[in-house]
Amino acid sequence: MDFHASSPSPALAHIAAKVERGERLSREDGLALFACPDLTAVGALAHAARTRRHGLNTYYVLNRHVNYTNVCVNGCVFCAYSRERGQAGGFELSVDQVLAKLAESPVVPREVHIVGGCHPDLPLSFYLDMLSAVRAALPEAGLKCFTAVEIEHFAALSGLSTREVLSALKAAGLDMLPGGGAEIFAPEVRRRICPKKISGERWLAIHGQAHELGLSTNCSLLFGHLESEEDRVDHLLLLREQQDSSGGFNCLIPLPFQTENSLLKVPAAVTGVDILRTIAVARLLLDNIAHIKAYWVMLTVKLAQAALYYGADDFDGTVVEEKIGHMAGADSEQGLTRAELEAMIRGCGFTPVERDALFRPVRQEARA
Ligand code: V47
Ligand code: SF4
Repeated sequence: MDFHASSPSPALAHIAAKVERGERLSREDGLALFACPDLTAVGALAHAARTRRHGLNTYYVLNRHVNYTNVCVNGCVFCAYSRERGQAGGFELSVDQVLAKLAESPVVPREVHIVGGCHPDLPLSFYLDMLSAVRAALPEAGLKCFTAVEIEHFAALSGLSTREVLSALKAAGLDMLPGGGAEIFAPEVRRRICPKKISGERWLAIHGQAHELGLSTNCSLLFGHLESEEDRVDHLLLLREQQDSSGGFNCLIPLPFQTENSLLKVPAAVTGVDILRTIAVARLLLDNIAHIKAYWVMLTVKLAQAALYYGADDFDGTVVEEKIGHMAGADSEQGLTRAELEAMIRGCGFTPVERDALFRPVRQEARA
């Protein structure tokens, strides 16, 4: 690919006309956006789609991540976070320890993000107790907990269906599911990077069930490992199709693969240019998902700022403590303050908007 070609390809002119008319882009359009040498032109189209939806608003949230365990039966090849049962470095938090972490947050979190490995023997009652306790401690917070992969695991261990597990978790206080576990849907790549994980089809079906039960969810794309550009486009189109039928996705989180401490060896780490392009293509293809996250933890703050000009409109949040990306070498801060988030957003020409877990703006008078 010639990175320095000066004029947009004819394929882009055709896509630009569609974007202008607000028309849905095709698989071929997605591939052409990846192939187009003019990254800036691709970014400009994504920026047009982003500003049409959100103007210059850029969302952020006061949130707190808590990982309750890294013990996991799945052993995904790319994952630097998980440990086998009994292996050095494995941990399990009790409900009280989860509450203590939330209590020691520098701000009262408006969004609580709780995920963990697929632990071999924690019972469903542990997760229900944890949710009820967090709900009681933080009645105002949006509880965004457990990926579809964990939901399938809880169902297998409890003998309930995933729909029953979701209903029970919702009754205990769950508001939404995070976007993790989607990785890349292409079966052949999935078999190589996470052979024990649920299929892409199953991941989508569980999100569909959550949507039917009135739970919003996020979705994600893990890229920069063994997948092709076709696989990325197909992944985004499957998310778009699911959204057409069940409608509950709030936000896509594009996750560039962090290579350190991982058994998965890739020829070269993903470049900043590829990350910006992938975010832009996601914005352009996902005409029915409102938000694209510039997840500063995986992107670094500076690239996340640039991503706001390539289709992203959400800067995630304070986070406070992050393990999954940092154990894989993510070169970002552990947490940010509200003042830092606002300054970072403002500093590159956007308007910070504090949101809750469901992306509803927080009214000025309600700000802590
Ligand atoms: O599912 C694991 C990914 C995900 C690596 O919903 C890695 O608001 C890169 O989904 N390099 C979990 N990625 C994180 C996630 C998330 C994060 C922030 C917000 C939300 C949300 C969701 O992290 C996993 C996996 O795809 N992951 N290892 C790695 N080495
Ligand atoms: Fe377990 Fe999730 Fe890591 Fe896979 S990515 S090994 S499911 S913690």
